[in-house]
Amino acid sequence: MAGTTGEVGRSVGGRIVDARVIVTCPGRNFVTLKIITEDGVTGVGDATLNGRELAVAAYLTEHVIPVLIGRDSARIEDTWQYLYRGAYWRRGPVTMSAIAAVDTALWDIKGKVAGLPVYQLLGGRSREGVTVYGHANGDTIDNAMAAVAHYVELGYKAVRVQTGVPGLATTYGVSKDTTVAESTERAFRYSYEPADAAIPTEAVWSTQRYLEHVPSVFARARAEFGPHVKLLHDVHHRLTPIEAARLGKSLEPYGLTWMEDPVPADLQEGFRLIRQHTTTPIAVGEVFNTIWDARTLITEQLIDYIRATVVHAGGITHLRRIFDLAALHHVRSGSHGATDLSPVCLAAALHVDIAIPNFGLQEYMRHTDETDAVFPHGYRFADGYLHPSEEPGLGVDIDEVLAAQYPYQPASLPVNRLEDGTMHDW
Ligand code: EZ4
Ligand code: CO
Repeated sequence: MAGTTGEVGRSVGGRIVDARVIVTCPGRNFVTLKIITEDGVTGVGDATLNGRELAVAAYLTEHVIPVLIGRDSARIEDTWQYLYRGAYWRRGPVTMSAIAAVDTALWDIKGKVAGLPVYQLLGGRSREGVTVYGHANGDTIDNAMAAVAHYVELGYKAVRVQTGVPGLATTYGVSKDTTVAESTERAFRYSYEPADAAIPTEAVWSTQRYLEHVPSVFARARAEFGPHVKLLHDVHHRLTPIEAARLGKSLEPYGLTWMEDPVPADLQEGFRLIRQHTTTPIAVGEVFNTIWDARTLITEQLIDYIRATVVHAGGITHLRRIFDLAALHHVRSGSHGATDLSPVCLAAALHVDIAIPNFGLQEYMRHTDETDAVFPHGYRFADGYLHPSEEPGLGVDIDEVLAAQYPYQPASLPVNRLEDGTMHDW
């Protein structure tokens, strides 16, 4: 069939002759797609969907890999459209993570074929380094401040601050036994997300207690660390729009860089109400899969940072499309980068971050030593910035022999209930 496999125009990438899915758990579960061309060039893509890993692995193995074999690896855009339109069933985190993995691996191959790091193919550098933010967590304000101090000493320019809420036993993002070392070093798995939990742990949530507490955390942080460090806070989708508006207003004196995921974003129009009431900037998008999840938010300028990622939003090709739309509307990027996104995703994110005109911030939680060993990579941290690899392609790989030593372990994100037992957004 002319046009679909490279007969029109010479193939510069070679045909795809093999592809496989590698599932490994060097502390957390990661799903990786590896694509191999007839010229022996390999590319990798992250396909990890925390808590639903095997659904994406099966989607790739059963439905995607069979149609990839024989395709021209150089046709990144065409392959994206083929997988997106060809499925008929569009969008959704499983589908889009699978498409993302293919897309990311093909960009890796194209970079290697061209002999250039991927960011050069995206237009080259727009900045010297990628500003990242770290996670300062503490069960108490004192412990959270110690964690902030740790990041400031390491040179971080931006820190996300989360604390326990007095009266609540556990808060997602922090738990009673969260130590400074655990929250700032290479915590292999959040303590509230146990390794052997096929069934989610349950926590109790109180919006009232939370709203009373949070301003005191940032009052303290500003008093201790001064006006220049960028401070961020993640609400984890727990509030209604009017509650989020109140929180945003109460945080205005502390000049936050952003208030993240203030409300569940299923109803994009909900953000209008928050926007009318507060100048605290808003970031959202870590659970977004496509540009359609963000369209109203971006075009109506209801948010300031769009946090979509390479792995969950259709790969480098689609993420670039989202960020380009955002650029038209004064919205900057702020990509999700928790440790449940693999080093393959982080490597890819850095190539996008360094190239786009409207980069804002990149989330960065260090992976475990075991994870870093399974995914050898060339990106590096220095003085608050991450720098993408200068190797051709993404500059990251998977050591399949090592990966095989860490078999998959069932795991789940926790759920939240209100004090009377009602299920709540976490
Ligand atoms: O809850 O990555 O901003 N970061 C976050 C993360 C997410 C997890 C979900 O898998 O909110 O901690
Ligand atoms: Co978040």
